[in-house]
Amino acid sequence: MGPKKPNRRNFLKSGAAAAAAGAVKVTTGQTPVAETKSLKELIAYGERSHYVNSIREPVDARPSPDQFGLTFHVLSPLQDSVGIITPSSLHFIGTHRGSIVPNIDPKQHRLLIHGMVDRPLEFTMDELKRFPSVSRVHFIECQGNHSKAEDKTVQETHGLTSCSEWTGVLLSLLLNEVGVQKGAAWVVCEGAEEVKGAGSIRLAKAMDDCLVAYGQNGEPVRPQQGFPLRLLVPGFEGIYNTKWLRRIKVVDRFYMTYNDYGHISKDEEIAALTLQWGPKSVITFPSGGQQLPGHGTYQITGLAWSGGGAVRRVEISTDGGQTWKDAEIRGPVYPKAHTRFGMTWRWEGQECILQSRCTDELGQVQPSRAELAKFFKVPVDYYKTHGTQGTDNTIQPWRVASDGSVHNAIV
Ligand SMILES: Nc1nc2c(c(=O)[nH]1)N[C@H]1C(S)=C(S)[C@@H](COP(=O)(O)O)O[C@H]1N2
Ligand SMILES: [Mo]
Repeated sequence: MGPKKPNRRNFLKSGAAAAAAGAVKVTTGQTPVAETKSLKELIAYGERSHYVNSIREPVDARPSPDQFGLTFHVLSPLQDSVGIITPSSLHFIGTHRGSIVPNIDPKQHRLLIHGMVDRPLEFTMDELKRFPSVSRVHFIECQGNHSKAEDKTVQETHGLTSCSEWTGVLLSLLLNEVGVQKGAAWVVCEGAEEVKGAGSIRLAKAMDDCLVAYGQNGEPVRPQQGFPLRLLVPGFEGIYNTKWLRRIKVVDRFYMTYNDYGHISKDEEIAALTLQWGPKSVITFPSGGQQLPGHGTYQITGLAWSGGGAVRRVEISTDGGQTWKDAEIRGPVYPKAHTRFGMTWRWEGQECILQSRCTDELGQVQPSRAELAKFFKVPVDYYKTHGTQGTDNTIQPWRVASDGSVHNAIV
């Protein structure tokens, strides 16, 4: 990002000030960006149109954990999303230590794999690229992605998930290279930042579909996403996707790490529901804070995903859950990836509640909050004062008022 790039607020302010002075002219020529950048810069790395101003927002409820006043978690603007890939600049951010991103020289970076292995090895980035690569589209979602009644927009209710094409080497390939010894059962994966964010995953998952990724959406992984190297643990909670990956230790049992501490519930029933994401979906249009200009035909659209595999079906209800209709899948369907769905809808101007419901390839069906309450044997209004147990994959209702305004309908 160039230092001259106007942030949205300034842009709006100066736009308003200019309008007040009657100075705004519709121009078809050069953009303000063009005026502040050399032709060489403009050609070197493309920028989005200055008419497009979709931005990430920090999570208000999770202020900085340290004295630096840095942002802890940052929400992706899902309301503006199209297709299934999150632009890298808008990928959500989940960090334990605020927005400090370690400054890692990829030439100096090493990945050490050791512990219960025959040949401990240290890989440079160039060496990793000498292994066959794979490119896979996967979502990442933070366990903190809980929808609450006070959240207004889909960015606030669901913005801690994003989806990218990740390129790298299968972890199983690297583990076979070092030779995993008998009795090994877990791997501990550690990041390079000062607190060494780490996570423990079972060897079976590590050998299944985990990826040591150096590429994101066709270019190197972004610094906020773990440059130059991150772990991808498809379908699992975000926290296991270790960024700035520098060390993998093969061990015989679960080890408590900085990340695992305080994160894994002591209640076994809840713990069983945190780890792999269940089937989940959300309508991104029309969604909270948006406004329908009048009655007529619209495209309801949204995203569905599941940690259990591919999305098999998405249903939409426009009558508060009394009846459901199959939505169309409008894009590619990859396992453990965001999947775009849609439906042509005629709004006659009446108040209504819109909801989407995902079924995945395992046959798991996304639950409503009432169903979750029943499962956990708590009263339905329990969630007025408590977050949902485990990872929240409950159905998100949006209320369209008769004036066309759209609101979070969680009660
Ligand atoms: N090294 C390291 N890895 C990390 C984290 C971290 O703080 N340090 N945050 C984790 C959390 S809580 C989440 S939700 C995901 C978020 O990935 P993203 O920032 O690329 O969206 O990264 C995980 N990996
Ligand atoms: Mo997270």
